[in-house]
Amino acid sequence: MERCPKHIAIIMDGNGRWAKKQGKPRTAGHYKGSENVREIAICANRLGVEVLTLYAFSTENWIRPQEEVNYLMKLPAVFFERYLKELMENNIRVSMIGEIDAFPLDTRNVLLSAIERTRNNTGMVLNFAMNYGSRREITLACREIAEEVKSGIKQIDDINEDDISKHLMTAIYPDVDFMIRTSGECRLSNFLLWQLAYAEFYFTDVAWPDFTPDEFKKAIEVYNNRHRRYGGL
Ligand code: V0D
Repeated sequence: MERCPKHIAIIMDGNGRWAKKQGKPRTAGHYKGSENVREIAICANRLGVEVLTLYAFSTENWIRPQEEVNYLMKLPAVFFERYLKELMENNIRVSMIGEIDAFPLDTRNVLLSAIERTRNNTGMVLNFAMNYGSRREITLACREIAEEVKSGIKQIDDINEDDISKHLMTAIYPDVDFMIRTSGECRLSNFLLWQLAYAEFYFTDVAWPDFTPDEFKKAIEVYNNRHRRYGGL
């Protein structure tokens, strides 16, 4: 593959529907979805992706049934129990955006320890969006910039686009090149609104648990074909 998008973002949709189709509880779909996170992360790292941002839990997910939310809160621990060793072997660094303070303390500790233990890895950044909402993120950025103005370290007329980017939770990462959403919906659902300004979008009907590394490579090929076309102009 001649060109690989540096920053890929994925809305991992369709886990519940995938489970229902097989007569299983929605939680079974989430579990299968978390196994697929491993597959796609290892594949993306091999392809040379620099940052893979995965929408794992949105600010709107709290309204799901209590037992489903409880199950989701346990997934990071299950995930790391099974895959931390492999993430280390693959030199993958775990990162997070979103307001994880809202999560139960034990979940938060698992997240922080995964970040800590993979901190010195130099391969792909596996960035989980957790309790993340883009409008909320932009609102918080506005507040921080307003504070800078209030304290006199910044002039209103000097606020520029780069200042806003630097106050977002993705400040240290490049803008997203390629956004994938699985399972049929063609919406952004409050995901990385600012960061997706120049991204290519890819929507597929395939549900997240069925979105194999082959499907992922197919998507990147579509990205590359679109870029070949621009290049020819
Ligand atoms: C459920 C499909 C991995 C989307 C993937 C708490 C919905 C499986 C993680 C995970 C979730 C998150 C952070 C981390 C390690 C693993 C995860 C959630 C949901 C929300 F540091 N899968 N996964 N987290 N699902």
